[in-house]
Amino acid sequence: MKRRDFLKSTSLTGVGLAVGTTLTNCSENSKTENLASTTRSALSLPLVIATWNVPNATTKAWEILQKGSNALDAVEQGCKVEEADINNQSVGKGGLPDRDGNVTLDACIMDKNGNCGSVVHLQNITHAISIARNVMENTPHVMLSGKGAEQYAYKLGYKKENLLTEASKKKWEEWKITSKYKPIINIENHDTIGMLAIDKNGDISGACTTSGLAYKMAGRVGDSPIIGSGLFIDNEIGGCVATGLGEEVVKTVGSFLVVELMRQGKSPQAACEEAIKRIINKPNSDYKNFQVGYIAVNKKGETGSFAIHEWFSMTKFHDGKNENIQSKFIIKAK
Ligand code: SD4
Repeated sequence: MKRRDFLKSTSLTGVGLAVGTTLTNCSENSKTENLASTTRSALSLPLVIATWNVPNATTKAWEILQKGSNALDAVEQGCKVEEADINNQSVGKGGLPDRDGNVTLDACIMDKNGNCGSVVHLQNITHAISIARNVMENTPHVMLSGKGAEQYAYKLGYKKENLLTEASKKKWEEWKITSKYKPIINIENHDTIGMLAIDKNGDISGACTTSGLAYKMAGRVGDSPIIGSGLFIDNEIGGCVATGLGEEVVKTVGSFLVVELMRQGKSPQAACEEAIKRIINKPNSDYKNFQVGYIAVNKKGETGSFAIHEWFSMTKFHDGKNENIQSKFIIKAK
């Protein structure tokens, strides 16, 4: 299904209880000018945003935040919804495979203290995001890859699963007839979920999980598990997650760039726009033929999103309202 049709066939959904807290003091140790100014503004909390149209995932995260749990739990649980959804062919179980028919997952997570964990090229385990969280919390490392990550998951008690569903296998078999590899703008293999949440204490966490680009080369890793590229959080400033052609995000360390631009005073929207400009202004950039999108939030709870091409969207659950918001873009779809 084309992204555009997908958007048409899904409506803006979701309701919830608005039990928002008002934040008047973000942090006891305000260290920056930026933060000093945010502490003066009132923010209705909590808040969650995610890449693409993922109302079920943001609802899950919102429910967790409403119960008073922290942003880290919210983003992990929210992402797990998409990982378990076999109809999302870009994430977790049911993800489209690489060109050899193997589903390989990339994921990372980052907390309010700047801790991070990541798994790369993980096979046979649906909930890559939970393994990434375990790497962060229970190992001395930041990243685990391939077999090591898989073995670690088994040690944690996860069971081996076949992630290649019949539907994804069929698509892969159809693809094999021509075996042409070309990133396609805004279709289902661009439904990676990146999620950012601010909890009632004003603390920010983020997560990102994907099966990566469909029919990629065996061993290919994208931006999504790379801290600073697919995701970056600085609890004093804000957070950002990326989606789209990971190779292009990595080249500009996109999410870190967006957070740094916010640190310099840009709004989340302006920071996302600037980071996209960095990609398209590269000499000989082929940006007309690939998609990259960013979503970002700052400590004030302001959000932004921007993409190269039309039809990227952000799902936002705030003040009891779950909305899918179309992003601004550079190039209009034909
Ligand atoms: C990647 N950035 O592996 C991911 C793909 C993606 O929605 O975002 N898909 O390059």
